[in-house]
Formats: sequence, structure tokens, C-alpha cells
Amino acid sequence: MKVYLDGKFVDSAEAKVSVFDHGLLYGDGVFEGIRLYGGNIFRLDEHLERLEYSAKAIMLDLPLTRAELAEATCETCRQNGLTDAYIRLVVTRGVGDLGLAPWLCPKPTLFIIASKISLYPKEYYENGLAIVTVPTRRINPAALPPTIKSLNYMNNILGKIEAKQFGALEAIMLNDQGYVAECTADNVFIVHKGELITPAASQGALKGVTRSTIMDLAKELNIPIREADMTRYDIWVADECFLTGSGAEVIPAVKLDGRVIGTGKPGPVTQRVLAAFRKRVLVDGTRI
Ligand code: PXG
Repeated sequence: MKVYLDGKFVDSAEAKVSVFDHGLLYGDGVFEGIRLYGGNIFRLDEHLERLEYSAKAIMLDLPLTRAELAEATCETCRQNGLTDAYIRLVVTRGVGDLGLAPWLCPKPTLFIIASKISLYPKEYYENGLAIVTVPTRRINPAALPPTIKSLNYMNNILGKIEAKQFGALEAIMLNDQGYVAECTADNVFIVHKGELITPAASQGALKGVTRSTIMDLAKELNIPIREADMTRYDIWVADECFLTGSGAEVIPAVKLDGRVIGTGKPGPVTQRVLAAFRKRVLVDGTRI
């Protein structure tokens, strides 16, 4: 496997960063998780825009322009002969002294990995996931905006660990006011009386690329959609629930904390959205 590292393609065994890299020392950096479907990098431009916003938010100057980043991403896929893959694009603050000071890190580190991703087993797309609410709250946007896709994922990792303790593969994370924010690595949607509802980013959600795709698809399919405050009650009484993310795509959730959601089976709106999403990923984006 060839990895793009600071302008060169290197063998995965040689793709190493320094122990003084602030991405490692402090989680100081930003990243994107992107999918390649049948030679199409899904919504690459949208991912790169979010990367630019994440970098701007942490006052990190990206070492490449958007066009250069796009080309490096495509070339990483080509170099590895991939047509379907998971792409991880990471920009760290770079190498510096011990001590937080980002201004003492002269050069960001940029690497791009294109590889396989382990998805949820197929049966969960057919039968739905049983999810739980975890005690760990999503980070308050005033502490660290969850809209920044930063290398600080400890909040989500704590949620993921708790989900596993309760025997679930994914979990609802509430914000510190008790409203539903998102899942550990996915956004959440419910269907209620034919309408799609998802929490706003201001409630502590990442502005997911899959989430924004669902918003576009819903308009095309004439399914009403809106952002709204959401509590666990809204999920308890929802007709359907599904999660979205670059890894998960669109996956039905049929139980929350042992309670059945809707009929307990993936519902018709979820299935329509999932089918439309699967078609869209092949055409919406950048050919490598
Ligand atoms: N919320 C969080 C906290 C995420 O990390 C999403 C929502 C969904 O966003 P997108 O843009 O993907 O629709 C994410 C995305 C991984 C992995 O390596 C994580 C994500 C995506 C792909 C792979 O576990 N998280």
C-alpha cells in the first residue's frame, strides 16, 4: 500500500510521523473520512471544504490548495489501484517542541491513506441496529465545537467504549442540556408522520456530508425535512430512525435502550432514502 505523506508516495511500512508531531502529542490537527465508490470520490469537494473550515477554526494553514488536495487524494487512490475505498486525509499541526504552542510548529504534516473499511455487517442494513444512549455527553460547542473534525476524538471514543459495554455498535450522545446531538461517528435522523427530523449542528452535531446528502435527497424525493431540537422522547415515539455517516452510509436503528422504535423493522422512508443514497454515491463527486 502506498501512502501520501508530505508530497511523496511512500510504502505503508515507511509512512511514519515523528513522536514530536503535535497531532500525536496533543491531537492538534484535523481530518476527513471520505469514501470512494466505483471510482467516484463521493462529494470530495464538500469534504475538502469542511477540512478547510476545520483548519481555519483551529488557525492551521493547509499546506495545499483545494485543487492540489483533490489531486493528491485522487492520486492516492490511483497509486493503490482502488475503485472502492475509505480515504483518511489528515493534517496535523506538525513537528514542534514539547509544549502546546502551535506557533512553534513550522510545517503541518499531511498524509492520505486509501484503504478498505470494515462496514457494519449486511444484516444490520436489513434488520436494523439496536442502539443505546451513553452517559458520556457530547462536548459543549463552547468548549470544542463538534463542527470541527479535529483529531481530538476522545469524547466520541468514550461514547464508543460505553456503547460496547452495553452491547451496542453505535450510541446516541446527548448534549449537556440533554438534547440528542448525534452518535459517536454518525448523525441521527428520525421519521415522524412522514417528516424527516435531525438535530441542528448547534446542538453538538458534526455537519455530516452524508447528512447533507440526505437533506438534498429528501427534497428531491419530496420528503419534508427539518432540523429541530430532539430528545430521547422524540426517538421513543418516532416511526423510524436511521443513522448516517461516511462509514455507516444510511443504517436503520430499530431499538433504543431496549425500546422498540416504530415497528422494530427498517421503515419505508428509511428504505427509500437508503436506496436513493446508494445510487447517488456512484455519481455525485469526483472521478479519480
Ligand atoms: N458525527 C461524527 C462525530 C463523525 O465522526 C459523522 C457524524 C458523519 O459525518 P459524515 O461526513 O461522514 O457523513 C462522523 C463521521 C471512522 C469513521 O473512521 C468516522 C466517520 C466517518 C467515516 C469513518 O470510524 N465519522
